[in-house]
Amino acid sequence: MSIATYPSVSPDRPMSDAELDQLSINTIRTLSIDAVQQAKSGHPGTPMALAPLVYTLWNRVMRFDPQDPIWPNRDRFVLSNGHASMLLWSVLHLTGTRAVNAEYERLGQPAVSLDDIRHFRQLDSKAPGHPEYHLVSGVEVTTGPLGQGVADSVGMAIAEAWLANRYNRPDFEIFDYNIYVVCGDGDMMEGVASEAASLAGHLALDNLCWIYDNNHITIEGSTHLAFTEDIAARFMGYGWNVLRVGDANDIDRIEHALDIFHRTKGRPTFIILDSHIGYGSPHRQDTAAAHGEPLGEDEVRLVKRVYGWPENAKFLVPDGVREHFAAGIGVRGRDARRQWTERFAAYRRKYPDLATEIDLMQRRELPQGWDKGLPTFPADPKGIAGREASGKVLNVLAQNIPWLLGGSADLGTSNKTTLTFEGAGDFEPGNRGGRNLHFGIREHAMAAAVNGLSLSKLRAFGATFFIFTDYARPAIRLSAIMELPTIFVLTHDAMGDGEDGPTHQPVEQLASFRAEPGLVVLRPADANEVVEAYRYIMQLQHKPALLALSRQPLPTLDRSRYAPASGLARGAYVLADAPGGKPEVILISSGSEVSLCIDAHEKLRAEGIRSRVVSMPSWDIFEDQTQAYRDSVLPPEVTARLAVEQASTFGWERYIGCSGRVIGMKTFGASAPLKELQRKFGFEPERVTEIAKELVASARRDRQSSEHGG
Ligand SMILES: Cc1ncc(C[n+]2csc(CCOP(=O)(O)OP(=O)(O)O)c2C)c(N)n1
Ligand SMILES: [Mg+2]
Repeated sequence: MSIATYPSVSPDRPMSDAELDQLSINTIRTLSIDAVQQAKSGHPGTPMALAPLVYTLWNRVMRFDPQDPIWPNRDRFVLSNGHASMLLWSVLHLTGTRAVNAEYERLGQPAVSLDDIRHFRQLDSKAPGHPEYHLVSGVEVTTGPLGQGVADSVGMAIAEAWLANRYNRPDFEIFDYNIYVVCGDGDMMEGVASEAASLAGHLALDNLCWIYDNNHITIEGSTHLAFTEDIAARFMGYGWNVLRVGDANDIDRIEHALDIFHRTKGRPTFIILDSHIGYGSPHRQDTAAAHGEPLGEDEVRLVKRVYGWPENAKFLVPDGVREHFAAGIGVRGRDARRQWTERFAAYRRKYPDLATEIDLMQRRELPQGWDKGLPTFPADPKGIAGREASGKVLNVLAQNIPWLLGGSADLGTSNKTTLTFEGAGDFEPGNRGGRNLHFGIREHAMAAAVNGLSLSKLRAFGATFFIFTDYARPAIRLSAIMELPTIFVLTHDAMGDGEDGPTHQPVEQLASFRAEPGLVVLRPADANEVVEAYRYIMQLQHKPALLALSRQPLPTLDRSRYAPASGLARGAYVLADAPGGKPEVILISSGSEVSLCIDAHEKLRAEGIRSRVVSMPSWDIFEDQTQAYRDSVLPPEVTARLAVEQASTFGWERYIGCSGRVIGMKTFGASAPLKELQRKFGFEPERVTEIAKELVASARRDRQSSEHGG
């Protein structure tokens, strides 16, 4: 196939379709080359190689209407090798994809303008370094950390299967879209891809197609350095249909392979696409240099010569290219969306309730009565474990919100996240309606898949032990970057599983997640705070939540004596106070240590010491309150402050100040029954009262000396 294809457009001889195909492909290539060159940063080689693939997918295959990039039944495109973002910016630009705002309103302006591409990787450009969901319309998922996109796509495929099962009716195919994923060697090497592919094969997700850019190149050089496995055998082992296209420039073969994908039932499809990174570059093709450096002005001219392109033209979109996309994806997408819209209108007449559900879901809203029947737990000194309360609440919510679903990484029985009500069921190849997902022991893929479900507008949760978030962290971080309302239910939040020892006792996890922007971390103190935590979380539309729950029973606090649990919605609240609201010392705490502070508070009171207990389930929510509220909870003049938390002490300085103290963890814990650990590490009322008294004494001394001094 020739690639010398910049024919001068002549009114006498209109270009053939084949010429227009090639012209469009080379436009993607040269836009990518020019943008990287202009930015002096980025990745030109992969867009040069994969332009034919992306062109074929978008202009010949995908059902996507550039006029409405959030149409619910659109095919999804995931660029898992996010460093090749110029592929996406080029194609979003050339298809004339329109922007949508955060209120889901369609705006007239382009999602990515030519000017954005000229400002690739610059501040405020809609062509940033990597695909960013939320920032650029038409981006289905944020990618960049290799492996995340492919793993997210499995959640997206689960979501489509679930949606089709719930909402399709005879003669009403409301959901029948596919998920197309482009990925590279890096994606295939990352462990999360293996977890995700294994799960997708097991679940027989035949709406999912990964196209693997087999170019034998990564940053350090040839894949022979570190990656020589038989990848076809690997994916066959996972139960995928494995296809190969031996020439990434052969768009008919690519289309044929995609056609086989469409006809493949009962398993996902993996297409190995042999390509040449930096295709057409005389000195860079097939080298690692094509991966991450601009080609350089001289090489750019040489490549353009090879492409038959005007050598000095920059950011050129030849006449006929936009029109060619308009006639391809533009017409196909518009017709598909029109037909769907008509179908959905008829569906709405016949199934108004189901249509309303779809409407609500698309806007991330909740159905009426979503919180009806939420329990109130009576005061009980023996109490109930955080995870138990969570299980009860989840089961109520999931019955009120039909599209709330999720599961655990094989710890459902411990996490108490299993949905047990009549008809909840398991999501399996033979039961696409199941509400319980079984992720297997694949925490990372689970968290990514939950993001994928969330991207598909389902309300999804994933669960494991708090400590194993270390195996899921990259995906949790991305949920915050993407502003997705995913829910992470994490039990065994401290030393509650004492005998399991240091490997199972979270220490730095709380502090590290509190440090993540946009992620709402909650550690409720008792069963009623668990209820309030879910009430808060369910109303989040653009933030993920991480719920840290106890394994062991926590006393259910007597709310007629102490403040109501609804205070949780402000992040921290005065749970128990000194007479007249004038404390000498403040005990600040979260989760299982709150009742410990209450015990200490009662002891201090008996000794005539005025203490206040602040339950602080969420730093993040508290930080969002007004200064006046925060000062009312933690009055600046009360400097005698003690924080008590079975976690790293890191960060508590911000609430206890210079003269405060913390009872927390400075080691990884130990293996022993919980009671002994509490004694060893000082989580006992006696220790709390002792330090509180020291703080009060030193504050009194300070006051006296300043009075004398003054
Ligand atoms: C988790 C993660 N590790 C490392 C990187 C840095 N990185 C970006 S691209 C790349 C090489 C990827 O190779 P490949 O997927 O083959 O892409 P190609 O160069 O072929 O386009 C690496 C290591 C990353 N983005 N994500
Ligand atoms: Mg590669």
